[in-house]
Order: sequence, then C-alpha cells, then structure tokens
Amino acid sequence: MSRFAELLGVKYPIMQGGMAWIANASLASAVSEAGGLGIIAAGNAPPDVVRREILQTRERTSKPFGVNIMLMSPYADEIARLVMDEGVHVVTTGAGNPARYMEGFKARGIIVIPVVPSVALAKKMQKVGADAVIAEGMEAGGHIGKLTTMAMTPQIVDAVRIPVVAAGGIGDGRGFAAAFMLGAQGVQIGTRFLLAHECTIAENYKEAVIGANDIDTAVTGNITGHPVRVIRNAFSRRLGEYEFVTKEQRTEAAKKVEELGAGALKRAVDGDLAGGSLMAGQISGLVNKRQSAAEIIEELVSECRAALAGAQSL
Ligand code: TUI
Repeated sequence: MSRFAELLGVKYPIMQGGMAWIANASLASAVSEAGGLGIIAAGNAPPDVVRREILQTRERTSKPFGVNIMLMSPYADEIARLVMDEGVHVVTTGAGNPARYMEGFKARGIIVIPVVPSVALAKKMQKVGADAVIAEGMEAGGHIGKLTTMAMTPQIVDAVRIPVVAAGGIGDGRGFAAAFMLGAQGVQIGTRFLLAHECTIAENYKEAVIGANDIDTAVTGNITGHPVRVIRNAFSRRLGEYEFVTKEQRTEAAKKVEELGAGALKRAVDGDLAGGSLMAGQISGLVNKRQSAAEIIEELVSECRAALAGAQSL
C-alpha cells in the first residue's frame, strides 16, 4: 500500500518519465494498464498532436495517466490550456518553472508534479501549490540539472512537506528501494521504459541502450545552459567540439550547438544512430532486457520488495 500511489490513483508509486518524442499513447497506456502512471510527453509538439495522444490513451486504458509539459516548448501555454480543457488527471513539468499555470491546474483539480533540480525550486513549487515534486538527478537522460539523485533527494525531502518522487539513475528494484530509503514516496523511471515492447522508438535506439555500459553516456550542450545527457555517438562528439572555446567564442558556439541540437532527438527516435541525440540515463549500463511495460513494472515491484526485506538482515 502506498499513500502516494493512492494520490495518483494507481496501484504502484511508479511514474513513467515524460520523454519528449518517445512517451506517446502506446507507452503511456501500457504503463497505466500495468499499474504505474503512464505519461504522455508533449515535448515540442503542437497541441493538436498532444490531444490525439490523449484521446488514443483514453481509448486504450480507463486508468489514470498524465501529461508532461516541457516548459521550453513554444507551445507550452497552449499545452497547459489543453490539459486543463481535457481534464487530464496528472501533469508533470520539466525544464522550467510552471508557477504561472498552477492556479488554472488547481482550479480544475489536476494533480501537479513539477520536476525540480534543487531545494530552492522544490520549496517554491510547494508554495505555489504543487501536490508533489520530482527530484530528478543528473544521472537521468535528457535535460538535466547539476545535482545527483543521491544527494538531492533527502535534502528536498527535508525541505518540503509534500511527497517527493526520486528520479535519475533508477533502473531496477534496488534503485526503487533506495529511493524509499532516501525518503522519497515514489519513483519516476525513463530509461528502463525505452526497452518496453510498447515503446515505439527505432530498434537501433533500443540496441544502443542495450549496448551501452556504465560510462557510455555524456552530457552535451553545457555551453547553451541546457545540458542534455545522451549515449555517446558521433553527434555527441561533434557537439563536444564546441564545449571548450574561448570566452569570445562562447556566444557563437552556443548558437551553433542550439542549431545542431534542434531536431536531434527526433532524428534518434527515427533511427539516426550517428546523427541524433540518443537521450538515455547513466543506468543504461544496467538496462539490457526487452520486456513489456507490465513485466518491467512487476519486476521492479518484486525486486523492490526483496531488497527492502533483505535490508533487515544488514
Ligand atoms: O525536462 C527534462 N528532461 C528533458 S526535456 C527535453 S527536450 C529538450 N531538448 C534539448 C534541450 C532542452 C530540452 C529532454 N529531456 N527533465 C526535467 C528537468 N527539469 N530536468 C531539469 C529540469 C529543470 C531545470 C530548471 C526544471 C526547472 C528548472 O528551473 C529553472 C527555473 O526556471 O527556475
């Protein structure tokens, strides 16, 4: 039994990461059907595309699911309006501060769970009415902050009264159990779900995750102020060339990296293994099995139970 799972209206306190271009109706509905909270990622998509995914998810499951709003999207305002109109059960946000939408979400009874990269933002989110926060460490794939899950989670747990969800670097039941030990009430998992049968990314993206070991991810785009963790490839090395430039070259380099980076995730999702950004977390080295979303969730839960029970003997 989990009070946090009850808040979400699901069986297990497992949220699926809101992975842009990846987390669609196929994945989200499978995760929700399996007892977790499936999330549709809006990413940079326009509202009509996201609405279609919401409707498709509703056709596939009657269980609760959420929508992730990527706040750097040019459509963020319209997506916020859409989730309000559609009465989506849960909203998660990433890559920014969702305070300006909070009143509208709360007025419609939407559960809001922002991703935060620091104690300060966690406190701010509590103040404006967030129902929980996701402490996402820099082990995670995609756009990341500076702190690790291990160091950040207990500091946020101590700083706020609302539930904290741990994310970043969690790929099996041991990580799930560790999140509880850090004071979290749930987990958000992304990388592990890349290998779900219901995840519709290109086969060779999945193969790259299976092939990646512990040191095969790298952080690109530091110079732009929006660092992004990916599996190292020709494209990440190309971006890396712009990381070490003189002060005078920085503005130009940042512009170039932004330019090259636009559309890079979409390219990877479509199977461009060398020329795309294969976003994935540090836990990729541990994520090696293709399974259904239901198998992933059942395994996470049974391993977590075993890890928690085994800890008694330590
Ligand atoms: O958002 C993510 N992960 C993402 S978004 C994304 S799409 C993208 N692609 C290229 C560049 C930028 C975005 C791919 N992966 N995770 C949640 C997350 N949120 N990580 C870090 C943050 C964050 C950072 C700063 C949240 C809030 C924040 O606040 C700054 C402020 O405004 O106070």
